[in-house]
Amino acid sequence: SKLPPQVEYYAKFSPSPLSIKQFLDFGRNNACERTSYIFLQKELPVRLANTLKEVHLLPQNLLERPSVKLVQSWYMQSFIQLMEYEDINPDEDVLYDFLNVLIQVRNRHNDVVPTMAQGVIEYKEMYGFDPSVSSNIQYFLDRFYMNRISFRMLINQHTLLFGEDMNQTHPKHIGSIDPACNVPEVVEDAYQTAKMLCEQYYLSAPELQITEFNAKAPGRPLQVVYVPSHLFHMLFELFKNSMRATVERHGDETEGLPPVKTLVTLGKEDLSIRISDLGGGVPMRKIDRLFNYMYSTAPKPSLEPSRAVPLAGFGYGLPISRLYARYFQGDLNLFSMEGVGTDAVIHLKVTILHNPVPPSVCRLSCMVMDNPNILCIYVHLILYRPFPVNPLKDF
Ligand code: W6P
Repeated sequence: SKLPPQVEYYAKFSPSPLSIKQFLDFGRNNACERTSYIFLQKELPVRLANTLKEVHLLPQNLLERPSVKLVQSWYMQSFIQLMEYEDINPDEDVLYDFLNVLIQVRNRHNDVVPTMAQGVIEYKEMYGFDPSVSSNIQYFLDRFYMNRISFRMLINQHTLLFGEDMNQTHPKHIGSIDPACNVPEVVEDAYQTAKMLCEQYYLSAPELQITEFNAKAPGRPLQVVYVPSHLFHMLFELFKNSMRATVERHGDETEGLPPVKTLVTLGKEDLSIRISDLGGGVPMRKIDRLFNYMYSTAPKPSLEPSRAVPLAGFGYGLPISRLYARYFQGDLNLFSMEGVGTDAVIHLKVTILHNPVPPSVCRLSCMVMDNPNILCIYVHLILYRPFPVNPLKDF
């Protein structure tokens, strides 16, 4: 089968990735819906076409799976729907329709992750686990899901900035971005949510212990420019894993469960979060599997207790959480000490705002065009210093 010429045409363009600073600059400097429209009506088809091209390169056996065909058809439908706006001059009505099309596109793609997973499960059941196929699928799905995260980010920013509900609950947010995202608050929130699930299935859950260290501005709150929903997604996934390991390791002991310890630190460049559990750890040999799409969608090994435990693991939670971290140039890593416990570490890049705009002005600036008084300048540090190898050494 061949791809339509329009897809081939749009696939020749490279997607234009945006930094969190660019999202913020656009959203804060009196964001213009027409500008956003003109960018998206080209950018979204370019991204869909590039993704369709890559899907096309999957092994034939996988392409034949009905679930993969379904996902392909969603991408095709969305591409065709957006083609309606090619070179259309955006008057009010066009802008209104376009925004609603974006919402339709977003909804159409809601179930892409479990649907692709179904295709991978079927492939595995039919052809078995082949390491070279697994590594190709890993490469493909990392790119595919990263593309999906960024695609949804673009749609969310447009619909939140220009849609009906002007984000009444979070007036300080710029679309989905919180310019002062309080990380310990999100940690607490994600912990509480995971704790409820954990107690539902195990009737107990380890306590949370948070330690904060602001090395950049001692005593100040640990804030960062970030998408709180992305951070919540990562933390929730890590807490589920830590809790499950802790309860399964210590659940039958009388002394009670060892707490899950979380350290949040802020330096000049990095905000780091370390979540430490004493859940018995994972041998080094098995760590990569936790991030492997094909491995983690495998039917459960027969040695595993057969009771259904919906809490943590055996899904796409970890690899996709790592993509969320990498999306804005951070990372997510696991360091385990077999027999004892696991440290999960999230690194996020710090975006420095030189001229933070008060929230009230910020909302006004969305409506005032070309007001030089509301011009902000941000500098984004692109220097990257890996976490020190020797944790005892001073920063
Ligand atoms: C474990 C396995 C794991 C994965 C991710 C995060 C924490 C943990 N703890 O034992």
